[in-house]
Amino acid sequence: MTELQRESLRNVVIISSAGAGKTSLAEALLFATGTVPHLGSIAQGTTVSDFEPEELHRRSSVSTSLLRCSWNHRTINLVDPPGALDLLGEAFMTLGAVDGVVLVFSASSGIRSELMRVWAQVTVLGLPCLLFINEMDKDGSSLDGIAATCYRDLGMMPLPMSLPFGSGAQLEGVLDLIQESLVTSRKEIPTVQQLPIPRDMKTSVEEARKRIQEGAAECDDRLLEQYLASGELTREDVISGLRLGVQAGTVVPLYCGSAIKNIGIVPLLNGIVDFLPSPMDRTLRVPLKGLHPGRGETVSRRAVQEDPFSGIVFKTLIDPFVGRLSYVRVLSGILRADSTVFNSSRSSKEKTGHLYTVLGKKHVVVPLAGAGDIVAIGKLKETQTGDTLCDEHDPICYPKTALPRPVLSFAIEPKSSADIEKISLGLHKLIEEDPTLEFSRHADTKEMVLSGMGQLHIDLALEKLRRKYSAEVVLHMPKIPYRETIRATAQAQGKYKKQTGGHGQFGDCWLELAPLSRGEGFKFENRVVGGAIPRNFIPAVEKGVLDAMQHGSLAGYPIVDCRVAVYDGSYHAVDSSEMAFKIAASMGFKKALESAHAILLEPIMSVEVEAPADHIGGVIGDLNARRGRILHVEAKGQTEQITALVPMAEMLTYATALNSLTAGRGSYAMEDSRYDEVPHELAVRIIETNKVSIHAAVH
Ligand SMILES: Nc1nc2c(ncn2[C@@H]2O[C@H](COP(=O)(O)OP(=O)(O)OP(=O)(O)O)[C@@H](O)[C@H]2O)c(=O)[nH]1
Ligand SMILES: [Mg+2]
Repeated sequence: MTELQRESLRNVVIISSAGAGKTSLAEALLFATGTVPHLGSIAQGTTVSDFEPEELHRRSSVSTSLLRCSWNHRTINLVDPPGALDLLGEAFMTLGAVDGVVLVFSASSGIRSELMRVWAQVTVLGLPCLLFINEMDKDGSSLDGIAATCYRDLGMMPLPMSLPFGSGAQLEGVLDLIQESLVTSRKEIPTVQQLPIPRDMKTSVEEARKRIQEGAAECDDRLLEQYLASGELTREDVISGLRLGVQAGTVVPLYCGSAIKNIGIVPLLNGIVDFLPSPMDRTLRVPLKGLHPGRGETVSRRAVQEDPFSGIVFKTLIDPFVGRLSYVRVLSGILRADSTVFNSSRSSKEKTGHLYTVLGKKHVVVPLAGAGDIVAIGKLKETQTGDTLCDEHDPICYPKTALPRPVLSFAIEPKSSADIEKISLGLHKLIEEDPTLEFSRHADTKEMVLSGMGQLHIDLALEKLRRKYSAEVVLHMPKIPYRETIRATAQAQGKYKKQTGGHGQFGDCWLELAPLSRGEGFKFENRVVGGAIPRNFIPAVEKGVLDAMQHGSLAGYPIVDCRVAVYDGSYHAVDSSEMAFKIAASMGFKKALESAHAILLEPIMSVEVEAPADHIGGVIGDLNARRGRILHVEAKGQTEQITALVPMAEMLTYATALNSLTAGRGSYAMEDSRYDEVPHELAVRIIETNKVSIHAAVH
């Protein structure tokens, strides 16, 4: 690959709040570059990017798509992730695979929390950004107030590069402030018309152009001197100055238009090519850092062909018929088809099958991919999303992207016994495609639990399970893994004696139960002296106690945080056995439990909620109503972050509640924190319900 080719790549992800027009914009970019002959639409389900059945009937993206087009002799790899909060993990994963971002706002709706979360990560990674204000064809849309919103919510001051010409349904084109022309276009033809700036727009264009000149001059001392001396910069100087500013993160060029009308797309394409960095630009400034898997030391790579091969897998697609496809960003060196690579995240070798460039669902076989490029590899066996692939003789392992954790769980049951195996197999494949989905069997409740980022995420998983793996499940609320413990110390004797025909059974032990602190679990002590119980039977006593602890006396939940001591007993030389002592210990434990003041414990979640400041009162009130304890509230720009402890039983449907409380602008994360006592009234109800279900199960 020549120097020129490497310079000519742009890897760009489009990000926005859900439904702001990413996929429509991607389609318009493909159309304007002549990659596709017609401008597809979301309404008709004809975009290149959204092709999965789940996307077509929802009319919104559910999976990241990869697209490729060319503009001004540059190749642009476009990544179009879904915008929905539940599918945020997809956007997170793509950020490590690109060198720049096109951030899309719709002129009519604001910035929602899902975008703020992705934006925070964009800022951490220092990815240069262009802004596209979409939906300028809608009545009432304008650029007024956009700059203020950007400053308030995203901490950036965008610099307009284009202005709308006409408004609402009469939007005809944009004024391109770099080319100093009016650019009109139609959705039926990809080419644009360049016209002189209309006379009545000259003053506002001149003002905006001045701001661009000043902006460019401020990015480079040489240009600043020139600008101060002559009051004017050439177009080439403006572009080179802004390029420096964009790549340093000090300038965010703003474009506007309408994706579905193919308006304002060409200036944006010029911006992508002129201002966003090539892979080499980025890594020559700051080389990529990773760890040598053997030696543990930091090693670095640049996006040049001379460095050893390395790359990261940012998306995995599994098709039951076609097999596995891994999207990889080649970070350094060259990746060849049908070669052996080393997966340093799993310490295993992988054979690469074919390599493909990707345009939605279309794949074109290529023999190799050079540093900086994005391709799909066919048929890798073990490699998962997030893994590093590299040259086995010069290995490197890149840090993994931290993904959002699931917040919503459901118990799942097979619809029929024929589905059992298909469910487990299918879900494991779905998790390989989407690492933010979790599937486990709960140790306490024995239920199969599927956890995701929200209702949409779970629904999608089940739809795919049905379509791809023909497995059907029924969902219900997961059982709460309550536990029981004791408040008081108690003692009791467990004696098991049976005389049946030949030799009998005899076990006898005295046990003392005492409460332990929360989280201490179980402790067992042998305080028997003088051989009242022979040593070899003590493990059987412990086992009997452990068996009895599986089912508490209140509602049958496991008992925790309890110390049990065996301190006396007796035995029979012939009739005593391990079995007899085990039974005796179980009996003794149950008897002591009766006077140990048993109580019910419930799991408590540590919850972090982010919500817009104007909704915070409602969110806090709701958390209080869920028996939550607010620990901390902190302002973060226009949002507030609440840290609280809330019982798991109250959080089962929180995803839906928070959505409606914050008009979809809130988000939350939670994790297991500890067990606390269930308030008395509630405990009585839970115990009653359990008695009913135990009774029902018996009859
Ligand atoms: N009027 C108008 N509607 C638009 C424009 N761009 C997109 N839309 C509509 O907005 C809706 C969402 O557009 P998408 O392109 O799917 O948005 P997205 O950001 O990809 O959505 P997700 O992938 O679900 O996050 C669709 O109905 C589009 O037709 C636009 O420029 N003008
Ligand atoms: Mg989309």
